[in-house]
Amino acid sequence: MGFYLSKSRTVMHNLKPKLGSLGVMFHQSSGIASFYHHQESQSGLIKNLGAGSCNRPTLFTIWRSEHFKAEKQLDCKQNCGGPQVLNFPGGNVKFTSELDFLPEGLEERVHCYRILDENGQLTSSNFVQISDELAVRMYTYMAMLQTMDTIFYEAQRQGRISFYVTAIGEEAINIASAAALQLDDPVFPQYRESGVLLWRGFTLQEFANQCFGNKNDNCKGRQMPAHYGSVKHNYFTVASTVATQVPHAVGAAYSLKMDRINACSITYFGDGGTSTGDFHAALNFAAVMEAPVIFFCRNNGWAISTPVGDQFRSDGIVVRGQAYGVHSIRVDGNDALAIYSAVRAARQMAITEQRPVLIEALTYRGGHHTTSDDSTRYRSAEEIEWWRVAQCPVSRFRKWLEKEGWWNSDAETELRASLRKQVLHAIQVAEQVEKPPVADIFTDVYDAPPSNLHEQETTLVEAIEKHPKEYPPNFSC
Ligand SMILES: Cc1ncc(C[n+]2csc(CCOP(=O)(O)OP(=O)(O)O)c2C)c(N)n1
Ligand SMILES: [Mg+2]
Repeated sequence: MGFYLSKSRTVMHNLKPKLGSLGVMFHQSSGIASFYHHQESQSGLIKNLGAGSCNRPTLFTIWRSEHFKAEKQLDCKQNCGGPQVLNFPGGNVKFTSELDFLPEGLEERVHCYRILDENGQLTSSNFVQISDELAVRMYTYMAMLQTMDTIFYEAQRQGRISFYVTAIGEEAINIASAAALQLDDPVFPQYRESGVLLWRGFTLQEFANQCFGNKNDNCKGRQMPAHYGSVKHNYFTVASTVATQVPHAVGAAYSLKMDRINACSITYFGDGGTSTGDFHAALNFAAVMEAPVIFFCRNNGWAISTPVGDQFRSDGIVVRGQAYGVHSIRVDGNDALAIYSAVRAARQMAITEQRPVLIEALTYRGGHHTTSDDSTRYRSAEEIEWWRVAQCPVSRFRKWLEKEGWWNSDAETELRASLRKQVLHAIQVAEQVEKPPVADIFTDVYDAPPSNLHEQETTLVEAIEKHPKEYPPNFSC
């Protein structure tokens, strides 16, 4: 902990001048941090903890002590603060005789950190430099995600798969954030972040197998298409019950903290996800427990057909972080360089300072919500077109690569042709592979399956035998 604290002060010192003007909201040291500092200087206790292996009971004792300290502060509020000041947990509060209500928001909306403008032109040098190799790799994966989405979407329209969800318009969010993380950082996705898994090495064939639910699908055909998950890639399985993954990420982060693992968890969610109770509980829990988690909100303007204006009246999501005592930043979600820098800084802060960070990326859901939706029923074609063309994150990044001399039209033609071939091949292969055995439906939950499951299995087998034409070919136990 002594390590975290000394690092914390250094990181804050370095980051403040860099990011302070960019809409990052820095907060005073929390009461818990000051208490640790106090304890550290008094007894060296925290230093000893940091040096040795994890000592859970002692750590819990420290947290309990903090609560006692808060209660003590409350007890002495009459005496300790003096007439003009209330010494309240978290810091002194000044008294005023003005009957002033806080306004509903800041006079000006929180600024949005951006490095690349729409023409792929650098607007500042205040970003984490990336090599030509990494930049080209990021662009290749953004193009791969675009190609996968386009072709898989068409495959659903052709009736070859039953469902699909694209990340169109959010390619920079997917790939640039993934590039700024490490494999050790567990990912808790919503459902529009397949690019993060792609970046981590899940192959096009594995994506196709999952969408076709064939016997090579690592989810054994039990999940809806596009509900990927992979232990190998530290990517928790998608659950489309909105925002349920957010508290899970906090729990995982807290576990990383307890085990002193040099990593943070990250959870992605949409603007709609922030309208759930889970989001608020998770943010508060992470702040209080100082969990190393990155909350990555993809504010894409819509929660299916509900625009953000009908969801909340706050200045987006970024201000909610501040309300919970969490460092927060607003980023241009269509600017890969800005996202990469913000996630790199957030990761460093989360790990070295052992605290949560919130990122709100402003973007636009370029496609329909899913293949079950027709977004032209509730938003104009012009609006969609403007975002898809003028704000496209992939072409913006490409323009920058070209200006740097790292990309050209020949490379582009070759890449696009190759990607199309690879995705089509993956689909053709996946389509030929038989479905997993029906018996798989009944395994992997119970060590000893209960009798009602056995009964259901018998009933299903009988139904298949009686009505074979009602089931796909090769669909047998
Ligand atoms: C708990 C819960 N409530 C409602 C739904 C229905 N639903 C599915 S997606 C969605 C919108 C989510 O919007 P957002 O979080 O902004 O993500 P986006 O689809 O825009 O990426 C809703 C309401 C759900 N799946 N789970
Ligand atoms: Mg949304």
